[in-house]
Amino acid sequence: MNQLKIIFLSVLTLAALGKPAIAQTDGNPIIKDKYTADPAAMVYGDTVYLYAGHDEAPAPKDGYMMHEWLCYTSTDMVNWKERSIPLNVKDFAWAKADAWASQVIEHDGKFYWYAAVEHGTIRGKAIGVAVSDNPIGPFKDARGSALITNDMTTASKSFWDDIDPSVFMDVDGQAYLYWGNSKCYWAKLKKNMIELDGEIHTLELPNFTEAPWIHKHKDWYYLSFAIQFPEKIAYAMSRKATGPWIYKGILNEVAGNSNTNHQSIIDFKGKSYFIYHNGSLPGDGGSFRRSVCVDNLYYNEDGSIKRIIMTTEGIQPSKKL
Ligand code: FUB
Repeated sequence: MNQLKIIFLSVLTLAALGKPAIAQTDGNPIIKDKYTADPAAMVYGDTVYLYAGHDEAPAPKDGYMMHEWLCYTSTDMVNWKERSIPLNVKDFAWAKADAWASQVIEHDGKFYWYAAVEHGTIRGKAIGVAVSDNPIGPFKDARGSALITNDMTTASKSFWDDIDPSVFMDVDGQAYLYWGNSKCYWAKLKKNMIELDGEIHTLELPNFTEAPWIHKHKDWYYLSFAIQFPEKIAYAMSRKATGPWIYKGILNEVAGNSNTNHQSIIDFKGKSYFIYHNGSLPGDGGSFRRSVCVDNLYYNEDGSIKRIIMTTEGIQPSKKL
């Protein structure tokens, strides 16, 4: 019996005994009973909401099989509680497959979930928006149509360049959407959060592959993204969400056990975290059965970020401030 099966049976036993389904993790990966990918963390109140795709491809199948997104919550970054499945590809009636990378943001008491899927009638990947009054859902399609479709972006000839949305709310209340594969795109969002406001811009970033993630720390804006393939994570810095961006180099090395590494960066209770996936779950883990991990992220005095050290031990619980 492999480790995943043992952990899965333990979780079932605990559930049968009426204990809460809290995954007391022992280092990385933090979720051990399911394969999870493309983490996107949101800090809301004293809780971190971790949204992830669900890698469902049975071994030894190569290729993504992803139908739904998962949600976990934690108040210390170490103990994670699984919530009921808040969103499925089927919740977007116009989509046909592929619950790929996504991100959730709060605005005016509502939670907006930007998610990449395969469009049902317009060839290629697309980005939809779901909305809820509660960060753990249930979420419903906010538009009834895709926000971004492949025919809206022409800088890349790829049919999967419209993936990996990252959403950011600036201090002046202007929201931005970044996304892309092979090309990095960005656009402003209208106040309603479900329409673009103006044109789609293309960013030139060295060796850009995918997975843009925009965040702010102190006075700097950061754009991290996957480069090359197998992927490393690199980053750029700017004084504004709209750039210009200064390329700063590699942030995280190749994981080695997964072609992709998809990162999310947050500050929580006075510490900074790098949340990513690799293929390290013993048993059938790998590029199509990935697992979310968390390690510390440290800034230098000048705002640049120290190279991430991926660990199996993971992090210490964050404490109340
Ligand atoms: O999970 C499917 C795709 O793999 C994501 O969209 C990419 O970022 C990569 O992680």
